[in-house]
Amino acid sequence: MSVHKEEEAVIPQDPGRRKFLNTTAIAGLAGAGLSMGLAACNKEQPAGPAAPAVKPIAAAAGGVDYTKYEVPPGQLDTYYSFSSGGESGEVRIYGLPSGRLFKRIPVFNIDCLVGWGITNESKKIIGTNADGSLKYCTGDTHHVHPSYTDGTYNGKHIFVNDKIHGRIARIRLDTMECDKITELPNVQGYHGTFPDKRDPVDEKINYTTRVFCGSEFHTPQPNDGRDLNDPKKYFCLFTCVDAETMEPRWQVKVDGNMDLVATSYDGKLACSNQYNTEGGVTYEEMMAFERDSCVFFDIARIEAAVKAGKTFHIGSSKVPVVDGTKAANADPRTALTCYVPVPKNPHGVNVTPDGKYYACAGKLSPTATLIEHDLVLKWFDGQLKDPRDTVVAEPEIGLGPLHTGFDNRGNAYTTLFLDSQIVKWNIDAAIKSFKGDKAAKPVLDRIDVEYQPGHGFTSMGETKEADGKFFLSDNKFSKDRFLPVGPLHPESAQLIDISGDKMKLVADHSVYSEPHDSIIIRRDIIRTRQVYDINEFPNATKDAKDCRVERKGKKVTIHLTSQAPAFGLREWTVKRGDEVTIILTNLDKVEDLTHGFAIPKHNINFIVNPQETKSVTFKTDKPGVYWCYCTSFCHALHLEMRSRMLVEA
Ligand code: K7E
Ligand code: CUA
Ligand code: CA
Repeated sequence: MSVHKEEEAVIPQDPGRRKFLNTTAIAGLAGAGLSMGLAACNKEQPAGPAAPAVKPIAAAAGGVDYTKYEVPPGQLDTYYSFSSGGESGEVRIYGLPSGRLFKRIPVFNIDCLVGWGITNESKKIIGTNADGSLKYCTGDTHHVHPSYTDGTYNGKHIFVNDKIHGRIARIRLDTMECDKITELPNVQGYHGTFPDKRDPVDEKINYTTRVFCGSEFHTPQPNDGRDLNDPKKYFCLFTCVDAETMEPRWQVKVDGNMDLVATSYDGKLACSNQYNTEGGVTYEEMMAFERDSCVFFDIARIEAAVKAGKTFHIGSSKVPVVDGTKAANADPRTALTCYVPVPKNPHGVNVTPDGKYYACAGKLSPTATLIEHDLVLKWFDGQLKDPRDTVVAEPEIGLGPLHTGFDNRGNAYTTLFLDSQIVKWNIDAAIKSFKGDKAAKPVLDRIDVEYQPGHGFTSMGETKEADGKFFLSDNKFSKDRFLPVGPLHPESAQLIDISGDKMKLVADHSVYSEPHDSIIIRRDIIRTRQVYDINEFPNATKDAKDCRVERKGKKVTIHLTSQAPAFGLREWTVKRGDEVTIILTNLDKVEDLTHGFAIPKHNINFIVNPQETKSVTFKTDKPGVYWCYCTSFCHALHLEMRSRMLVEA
């Protein structure tokens, strides 16, 4: 393949290490019976000695002035980066270009620091069983996407998926805390997600009102034990969730398994790339076809069909479902869906900042497929026969393409998992080359990353305000890039300066396992609050004098305040077998003055931020004295900030 000719690496690499990685990855695929001629693409590289422990910085840098990208003490970063935490179930906030970790936002996981999954308020958001225990305490976050106004981020919300249990969560960007979690009906393996960017019908609604959710695992519907081993009856659902209420609005029955989701800038289309149009249940079966699809959804038509009642229901779910299968949508002029064939088992679909194209990465094919938005609309209009006619380019870019980011100069940057590179390619050149122009050369540059990138993203690249400054490569392996910390390595996020013709690697950031997706947002878009409004909490105790113990039978409520360096009650007495609820209001108004509250032997541990109220409920079954203490260093007398809970036998 011509695209794999030797090119001078921008950053000199130790050849021994790179060879080891490429051959391992390829051997892995080949071992699975998928050699696909990959061996021919294995770069011939001389075996080298093991990497020297320390390289002279200037030599390794190829002349890059790293100090340009440093954020000196006291200075602030230019961008926020919101990153999913994979199987940790959380979301993280980093600063860029520094790579500083600012915060971990618990979402589907339990977090001792803030008491997520411990306080009554957070349990209610996560969801509980009848006995008050958490319904789920695990999660797998892959895709984070903020809400939009007029094609760019409005700083209101971020939406994130839970692949394990089919849930969508919303995070408020003013407090950077999760405020809503919804379980999608009849969905397994909810993977791709993307908010819409405006309303397809009402021009005045130029902001996010819906979030689209693809599902990856097809199951019998309803999945209640019938048709267990009749895969022909399995199918997936594409779900639309109301961004405000977070309730599912409607679902679409589709052929194939959905991976990523993307939305158009005009609100008319959402799409999802699909890798198992075969409907297989083993991975060999999922690889049978030469082509899978990128399926497009006509939002206005689907909503009209829902309104007209052309729907059915699955099991006990009340959410209306429309039929988006190929068989039911043969006539383009009435079709709800359009299945555009793309090379087998694609991974990732991303929209160019000008809204004109969708780039589907090939994964098992060394190509990216460029689909033109206007041509998809033409297909829905009956002006194009073959959905494949919406494809305007399919450049060969390298091995294992997964995800694509864009700059503001018409270039795309795609992660190559197997080649362990980022490839920069030009969209216009790719279109010309597809039309037969031999002089057009789509691939402009490549840069090695350490190692095997998954997602990659450009600064503001998923908005019309893409600024073409940085690309962040979230890599799946870090091997020898950081001090060893035992068998579980950190992942590496590498920052690449894309402002010039050549990409420049400017920083290695270690990231806690396992980020899939990140979003790089200009800092001026985010407006946070530093102190809560005490009036937001109906159960707040607004004055320390109002602290009290209320008993109703075996139920005891402690109304408590914190104000450095003391709690509003120095002690309280309860009885064995009581159900105790502690409602704690932090009366401190000073920014950054957080108090913690822990009770030994009772599994209680949470914090209250300035002017915030939180509550916990627990059973007292162990008579004795328990020192409830402040866990967050708040004052010179922080250690003295404690109260006694006396539990009578
Ligand atoms: Cu976005 Cu990792 Cu879920 Cu690609 S997926 S890497
Ligand atoms: Cu309050 Cu430490
Ligand atoms: Ca397939």
